[in-house]
Amino acid sequence: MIQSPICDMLGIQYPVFQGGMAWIADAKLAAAVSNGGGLGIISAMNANADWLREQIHEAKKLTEKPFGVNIMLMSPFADEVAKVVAEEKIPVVTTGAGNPSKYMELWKEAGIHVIPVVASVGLARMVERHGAAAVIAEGGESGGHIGEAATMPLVPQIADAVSIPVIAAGGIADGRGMAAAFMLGARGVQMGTRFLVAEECGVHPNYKNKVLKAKDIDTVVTGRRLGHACRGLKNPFSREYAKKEWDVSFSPEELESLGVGALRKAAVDGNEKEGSFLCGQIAGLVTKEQPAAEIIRETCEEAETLLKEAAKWVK
Ligand code: TUI
Repeated sequence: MIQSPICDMLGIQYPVFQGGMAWIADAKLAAAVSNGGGLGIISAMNANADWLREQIHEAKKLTEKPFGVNIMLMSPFADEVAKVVAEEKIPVVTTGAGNPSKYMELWKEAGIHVIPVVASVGLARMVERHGAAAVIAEGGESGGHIGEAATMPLVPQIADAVSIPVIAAGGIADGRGMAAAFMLGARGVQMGTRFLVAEECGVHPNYKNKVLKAKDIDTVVTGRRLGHACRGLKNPFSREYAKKEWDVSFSPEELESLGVGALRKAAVDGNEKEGSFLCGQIAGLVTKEQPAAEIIRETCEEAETLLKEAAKWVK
């Protein structure tokens, strides 16, 4: 059994979080992950308060275990969904794509464990000062919105800089990644790409198939010119975006409008040409659909074996 302060803090069996994937991470997936002993997370993405409240109520029907909500701070509805999680007394809130400091007092007063996703030592230190319970150090190998640093250099630097537990994310999809993350100073992991192909994940089957077929160099980063780099699978949408991005005849506004609705087109419609199939670099390792509980158990058992056996490398 892997020992982690994250399990004691949150009352979960395995220190495995499911990433808050926009348009993908709903009540059904979150409940399956939580029932499997990890921490399931509902993505509030760009949805409004009513949608999130419904999803929270649905998840409460499907599981008695703790689950979390991820708040995407660039969402136009961030203020209203921030109030919903406090009213619903969600045990864990993770945040992404920004600095959550202005909401942290409200959430802490509601008894919420606030666990921001950070991509730098500076933000990790800042959220610790504001009372974060832990941080998720997410490297640029991740799918979706990413920062500059990769997981390998980011995790130990953040682990040295803060006293709260660190959860590693970005490029982790099995027990080897989990064991390595613990060696870097992490006390838990978050996985997105691997849970995207969980049986209980309701993303469009075309999306799952593209992830299952993806190889090591099948992702690309777009959006750097607009200041929000995003990693996703190479396809007609991302190739066209990548080409136009550095063509000065396209204004930032035109580029911005190119991306509107593309996540929905991928996750809901399965539109292989016009959709934005956000996905991490580890997709090449993700080759089969499995129940969420099996993903968690398999990953943790593999990590345990590797961590136990690690002594064999030392004389
Ligand atoms: O948030 C994510 N992944 C996402 S959000 C998303 S929706 C979206 N669509 C288009 C453009 C932008 C977002 C798709 N995937 N992951 C968590 C994450 N947060 N990764 C990196 C960060 C991050 C980066 C910089 C967090 C904070 C930060 O610092 C901001 C600051 O103000 O200091």
